[in-house]
Amino acid sequence: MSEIRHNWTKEEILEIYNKPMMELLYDAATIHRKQHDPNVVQVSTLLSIKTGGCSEDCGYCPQAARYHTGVEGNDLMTVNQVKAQALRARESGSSRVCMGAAWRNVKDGPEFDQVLDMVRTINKLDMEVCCTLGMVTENQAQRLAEAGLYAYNHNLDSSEEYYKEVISTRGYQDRLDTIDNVRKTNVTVCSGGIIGMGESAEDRAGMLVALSTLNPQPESTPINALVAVEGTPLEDEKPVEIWDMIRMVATTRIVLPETQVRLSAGRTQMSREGQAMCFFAGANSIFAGDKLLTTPNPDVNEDMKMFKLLGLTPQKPFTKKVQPQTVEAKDSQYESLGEKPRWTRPEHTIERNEVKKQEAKEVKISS
Ligand code: SAM
Ligand code: DTB
Ligand code: SF4
Repeated sequence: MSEIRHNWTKEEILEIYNKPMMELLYDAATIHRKQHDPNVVQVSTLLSIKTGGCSEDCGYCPQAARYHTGVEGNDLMTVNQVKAQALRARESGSSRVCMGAAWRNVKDGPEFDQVLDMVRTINKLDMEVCCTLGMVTENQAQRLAEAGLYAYNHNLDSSEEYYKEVISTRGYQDRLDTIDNVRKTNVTVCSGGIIGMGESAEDRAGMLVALSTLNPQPESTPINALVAVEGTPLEDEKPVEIWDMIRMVATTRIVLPETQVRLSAGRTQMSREGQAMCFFAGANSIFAGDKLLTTPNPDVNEDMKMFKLLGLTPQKPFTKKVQPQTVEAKDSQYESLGEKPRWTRPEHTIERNEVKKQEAKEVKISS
């Protein structure tokens, strides 16, 4: 077993990230093989259960209400709609459904109760259920756990320093607090980030310091390449070089040896050969389905052809951890507390976010 370290320094991680490519690949693949079956890749399907209209100003996100991105806001999906989509995902080889909501945080009430029902329903289909609903309190995380949630996704997204250049409406500590709240339950933690937002290699290393310091480390870590969406403050960022993606995946594998490292947003820009290098470097999970939340993703059939070509097999559900038990709503031990979130809000503005917000207002007035 490789040693799990929670004391990586930024300098050590940068040194790994900048190693000659062949050495980096060899080191990462060696660790990967010790901890995981290199021919098994977990397949997760994303489902946007509540799209658009979000109050946050995340500079990368097409769902932030303040930017003009053409994303139509939708109401929360029904439990039946979600069940139908989950069944389709299971048929096409997914072992996990990840439900995303364009919320700043979870609010106690009928909509959250409906999400809890979705969690119960998918867990009963014997699939791993993941949610990404923004910030949660400990009580809300406990209620999700009781419903049968397998994982909660909450990304750190970048280094603490660069986070301030991307989002002004919440702070890094808010993200860490939610991860802490999830950790107090039986739900596994899924946390990673985005590359290609204009951050430096030091920032990428800084994010990995923050993730590796978590104890226990996250059970899964998505590595997203920015999808630069028109109308967002990051619309002009250049596409991530495949070599950067490979380096990031390999470095993540080395500092988070047991974690499932997920190739997330940005796969439409990656060749099969590029993705194969990422799998060799330690990626062992993907988001499948022709859509991520609002942007395109490779066709499922193409992904399955790639799996066949590379001799990869989709991971079975509950391979890493037993299936959680679902407690019915009527038997719940936790009451809804009607909590008002108390999250920090740093008093700063980000120039490029303000510019895009202003431009969106002008589009609205002129149309
Ligand atoms: N609202 C919740 C939150 O912010 O935690 C959940 C949904 S949010 C869309 C989930 C994650 O998607 C973000 O943390 C970010 O890592 C990723 N994401 C969003 N827009 C992206 C983009 N344009 N390119 C790459 N990743 C993106
Ligand atoms: C994650 O790290 N990436 C996924 C999932 N977790 C929720 C979301 C990617 C979103 C990409 C932009 C979009 O489709 O809106
Ligand atoms: Fe809202 Fe999440 Fe998008 Fe930020 S990333 S704007 S919190 S949906």
